[in-house]
Amino acid sequence: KMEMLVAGTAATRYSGSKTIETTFDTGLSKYVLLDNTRGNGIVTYNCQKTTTYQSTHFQDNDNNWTSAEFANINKDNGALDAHWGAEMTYDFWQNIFGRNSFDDNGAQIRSYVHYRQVANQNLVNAFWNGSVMTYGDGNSTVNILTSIDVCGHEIGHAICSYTADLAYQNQSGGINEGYSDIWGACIEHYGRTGSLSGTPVANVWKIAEDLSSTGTPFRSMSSPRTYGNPDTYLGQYWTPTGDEAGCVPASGNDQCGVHNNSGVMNHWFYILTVGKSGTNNAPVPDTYNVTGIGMAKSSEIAYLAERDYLTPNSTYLDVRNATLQVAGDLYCPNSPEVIAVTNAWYAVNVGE
Ligand code: ASN
Ligand code: ZN
Repeated sequence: KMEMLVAGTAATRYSGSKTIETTFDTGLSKYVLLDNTRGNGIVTYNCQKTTTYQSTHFQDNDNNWTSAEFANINKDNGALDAHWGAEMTYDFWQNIFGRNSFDDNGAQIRSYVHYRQVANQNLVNAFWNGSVMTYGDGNSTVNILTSIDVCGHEIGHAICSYTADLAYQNQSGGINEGYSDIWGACIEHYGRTGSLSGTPVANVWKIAEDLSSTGTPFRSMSSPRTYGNPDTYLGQYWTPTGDEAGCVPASGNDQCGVHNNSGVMNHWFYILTVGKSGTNNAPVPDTYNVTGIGMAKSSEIAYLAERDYLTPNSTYLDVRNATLQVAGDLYCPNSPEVIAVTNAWYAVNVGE
């Protein structure tokens, strides 16, 4: 069948009016959410509240995807966020780090919206299933889970699979989750501003705040303890893991706290980016004073460590060593960047 690539206009649910790339499907005689301008494509499908990954297209007559058409009871406008979010995620990896999709080989990014795991019940989650993106419709407190930081977070799991492949349990699982939150924040800032420079945009350190009518996030990178997550290794709210305390990973304990202990990684990245001084919450508290190096530098240090040094069973101490190695290679020993990396880890009680 014939296809034409075109730019459409989308009234997204969470990010206002955005230009998206679509395709005119001559078989359907409709525009569909297929972007063939990026890698091997970005496509967003409609599961129609079924429990199957069906490849049904969202469709539009005139390529102006308006709120009158899509902000209906089905929350279809959330699909426009998933499509735009995948495009911004692709652009972040390509334009900032020269990485061509999650596999660095142009892999098609497929998003499945309105998916259900259980019949007749909305899914209140989003996840990378090892091959594709999956988005549930949410409920009255957590709306359809397609905000840009969630898109960046979930595709971040795919990046991890193709790089460090951090095992999803114990400390390595918390680091895996932390990396996904870091990419979600960076992609939120990149999607809103088109670059990584400048003051981080409002709410960038909150995860999934757009899904809540009151702005309540799942987690905070600037203040993890506000939501019951640790900001310090082994400190308040830390889940003892199998790496240091014999925890046995299970679904009931979130694989030994992967969505909890990520707070340490998140807070390290926050401090490295914008700087902070104070007294930490380590078992033996100490003071710290870090001058931030900005998101362009902090994200490059984090990414190169994930790509080139970390392995499936890496611990927080390994991440410290890897990021110091990267910073030393990129800058100099005793450079402001190396000092900031060192002191940001010290602030979260990792290393000296
Ligand atoms: N949304 C969750 C995440 O990406 C799904 C999960 O628990 N795997 O971490
Ligand atoms: Zn995750």
